[in-house]
Amino acid sequence: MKLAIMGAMPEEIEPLLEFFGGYETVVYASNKYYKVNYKGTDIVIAYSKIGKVNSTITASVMIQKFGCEKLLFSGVAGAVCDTLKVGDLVVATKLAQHDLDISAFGHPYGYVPEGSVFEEADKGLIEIAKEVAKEKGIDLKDGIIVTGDQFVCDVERKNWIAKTFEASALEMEGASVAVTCNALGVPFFILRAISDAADMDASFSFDEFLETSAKVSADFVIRMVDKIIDA
Ligand code: 4EZ
Repeated sequence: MKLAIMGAMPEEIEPLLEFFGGYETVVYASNKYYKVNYKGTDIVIAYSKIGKVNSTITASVMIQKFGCEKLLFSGVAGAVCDTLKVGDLVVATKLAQHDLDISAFGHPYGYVPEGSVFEEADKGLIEIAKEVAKEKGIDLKDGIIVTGDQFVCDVERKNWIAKTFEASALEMEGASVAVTCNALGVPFFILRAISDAADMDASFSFDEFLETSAKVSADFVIRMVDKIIDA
């Protein structure tokens, strides 16, 4: 079995490269892919660069070029519910694109014909995450994560998104990775640690907590990899 682990920014995968070490770098489609072997399992690690298009390319390359059969995403997100604070971990049950809008034609937000508003994450991987959390005494929340090509730092926009999609957190890559993986039949898992509250202080909070929150998420994903490999 070959695993993919991706983030969007260098900071989101650095703790992974440090942990797994000794990687081979492959440049493809204007991006770098880091190949490692961990306990006999091939793992491809990459950061996509920010946004839906970049993350779609990277997920697609990891699956179609490198042959990855499961994909784990690790990164940070803005909280849009009161129960999530900086440093908290949230796993996506399902994901939607909050900036996809053909509502002028009477369609729901996030919907396009022949698509669906929500893309479901793999239940088996979520189950593994819950076991890891239980064993290690980590507080892992789950919820709907929504994605758009915008850094949300506005309470009105944030509240509209939270209400429209019943979302817990938002970011800029999860739903596009979800669409890609579901289209290609590859089980995926999206984990995020909170870096900000998508409000007027979001950019400052993001800058302050990007590294620490990214590490919280990456450390959890490493434990999941152990569990996936040992299973
Ligand atoms: C995108 N990522 C942010 C990238 C910001 C600055 C150079 C996660 C994220 C996020 N996305 C954390 N907080 C967010 C927010 N409030 N809105 C959107 O995945 C790059």
